[in-house]
Amino acid sequence: MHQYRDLVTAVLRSGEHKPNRTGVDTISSFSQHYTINLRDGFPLLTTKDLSGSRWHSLLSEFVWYLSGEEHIRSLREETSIWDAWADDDGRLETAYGRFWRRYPVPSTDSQLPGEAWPVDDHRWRNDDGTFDQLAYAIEQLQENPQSRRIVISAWHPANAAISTLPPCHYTFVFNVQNNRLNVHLTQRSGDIALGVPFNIAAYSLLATVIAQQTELTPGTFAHSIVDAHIYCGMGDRGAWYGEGETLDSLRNRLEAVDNPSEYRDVRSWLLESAPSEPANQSGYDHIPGLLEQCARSPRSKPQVAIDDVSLDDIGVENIHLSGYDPAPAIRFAVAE
Ligand code: THF
Repeated sequence: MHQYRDLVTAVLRSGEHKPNRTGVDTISSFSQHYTINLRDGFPLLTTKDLSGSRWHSLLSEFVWYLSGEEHIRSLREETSIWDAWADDDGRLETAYGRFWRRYPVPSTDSQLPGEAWPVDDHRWRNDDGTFDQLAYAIEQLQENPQSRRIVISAWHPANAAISTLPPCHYTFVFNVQNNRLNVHLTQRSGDIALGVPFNIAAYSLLATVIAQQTELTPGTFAHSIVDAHIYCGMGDRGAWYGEGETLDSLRNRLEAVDNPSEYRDVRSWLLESAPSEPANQSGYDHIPGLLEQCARSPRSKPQVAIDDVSLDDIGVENIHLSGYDPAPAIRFAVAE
């Protein structure tokens, strides 16, 4: 899978130094897009190891999306990847599943015409008056697969205004061509090293599950990332990337690479020319690790098989990965 290497190098070559709310600076690029064919294997990155506890975290996160829960009480027993954004009680304002499965609708007295779709007998109205977007999408794919309106939104303006972390991957569209189920994901903000590999895998799993439920074949995963960024460290190290010539030199060196193994030389240059004892020992500077990853050749894609269970019954144990032979793991620290 060449797309990930292309994404990393595109962000480094076109991105600008950008401090942000987390306190860990980024190299940030506006608007990246790529597609991945899901017919020739499952796009779990092979240039770093995402098996074991990482695969378990990824699957648990995916099952949590499908669950419709607005808290992480079950999720946090399986993985800590969401803990930083929830309160002690496990409540989280960025609950994708809540919006996918139980999208809130205005109360009857404030509804305008056309906002009243979850009328009492609507098939996809939940008992609490919320709307199950995913169930509705499945029905549309079965009954009206040529539809160009099969859009699921996790964006809720009132929620976004108060949330500690509004949804990053906030909307996706199903589109069928030749009996193939394509998914187009739009993401407002993408952490290239940590989140994006998880997001690629989660939406590819979603395409696989929904294709299975609708008797379609998984087609293409398309991904648009508005702010595509690579965390580059804090303190001296972050600022160092922001200083005039560093990024230019990095870009020139990336430009001169003919053979991917040379990304390792760029990495060595970067580490040698960094200010003494960079404040990146904690792993917040993702650039060296990503350059190592770019130097590695992608291996053949693994396969995923999902048991034939209903959407509401899918658990981690129903998703089976085989033929995964990744390069060694790379450690990156997550900016909160
Ligand atoms: N915030 C930031 N800065 N980056 C993100 O990717 C991100 N997310 C979610 C919410 N906020 C974010 C959380 N998702 C890992 C993976 C996904 C996350 C958060 C953290 C992570 O640390 N992955 C490790 C392994 C974890 C493990 O072993 O359990 C890895 O090496 O991949 C984007 O959705």
